Amino acid sequence: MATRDLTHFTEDQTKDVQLEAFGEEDSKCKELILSLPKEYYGVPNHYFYFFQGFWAPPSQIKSIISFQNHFQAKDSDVVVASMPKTGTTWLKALTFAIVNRNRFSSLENHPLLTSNSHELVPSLESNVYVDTISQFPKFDILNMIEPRLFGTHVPFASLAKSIKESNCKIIYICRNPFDTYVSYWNFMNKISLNCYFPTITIEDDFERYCKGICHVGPFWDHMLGYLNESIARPNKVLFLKYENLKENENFHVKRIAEFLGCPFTQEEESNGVIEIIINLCSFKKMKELEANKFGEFGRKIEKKYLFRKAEVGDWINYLSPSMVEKLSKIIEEKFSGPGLSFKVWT
Ligand code: PAP
Repeated sequence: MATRDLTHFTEDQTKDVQLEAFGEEDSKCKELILSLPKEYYGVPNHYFYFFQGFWAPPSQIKSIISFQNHFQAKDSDVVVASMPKTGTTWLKALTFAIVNRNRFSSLENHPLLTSNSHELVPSLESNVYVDTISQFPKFDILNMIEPRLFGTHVPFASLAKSIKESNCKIIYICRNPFDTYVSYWNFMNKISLNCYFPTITIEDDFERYCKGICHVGPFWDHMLGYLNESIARPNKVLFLKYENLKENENFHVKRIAEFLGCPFTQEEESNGVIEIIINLCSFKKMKELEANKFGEFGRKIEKKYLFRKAEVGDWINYLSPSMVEKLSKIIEEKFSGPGLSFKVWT
């Protein structure tokens, strides 16, 4: 376990290490980022910048620009979209299992038993166009078997034009902001610990979250962007909630399959295919797999960090009454108009 030796931090707290690592070829992008509003996010010498209406670190902005400029969606593509910590790993696994159920009808060689779902469903900005401004993706998307499955945390408005304009499908998952925040804070602290950074205090970090300053935040704009699109184009965007999925997985797995144009047959239903998929993607099953217990899926991000408690209502163990009051007011203010409500207890 890493200890927190803070002696190696630079004295210059305004220095942004990610931006400093940009090469010659990134100079235009660097210039753009330097012109954007900037906020500290709890990790020494790391900053978020306000790009196209959302907050992101420099390396991600570079990747997102590349994704926006170069990604060509196919009509058959499926994009799993989400805010971080809202159930992405789970939804990627379910989507992969549903779409590929005929290719891997026997569980013996199922890829989900040997790979993390983020490896099977690559993120457009974190795997495909990661750390590049070039048109050439870092992931071999041309040879991917169709339908190609991708993930993204990018807000709807900032998706590549071809995703918005083609007939490809988007499945969005959101989660009650209380549990999302607690999951996010725990996750950030695990990465921070791995990098020998100091603890991110929940008091400061929560204030930032309520101001909308978190990865791809504000969370309300992110959720409303996809919600509005799902209302305007229900065949294009399926809007799911983590808590509802947990409450009635069978119903939602069927719903996802129907939405993707591959509904379960009567025969599949009576053969228990839905239950097999649910079990394969369950938190208990995924957390115990060697493929998810060991190894990293990004720099300093261990796969095991993706599996913590998976509970509804764990926020009660972290948030003070005044924090709950503050976040409740934000939720009321932002979501009561569009009628978005959340189950916050099991
Ligand atoms: P990501 O944005 O880094 O991909 P994401 O998968 O969206 O993370 O969220 C992680 C949360 O989903 C964790 O929640 P927790 O911190 O409250 O525990 C994680 O435990 C939970 N999770 C991971 N896999 C599953 C699963 N198979 N079923 C339900 N919840 C899951």
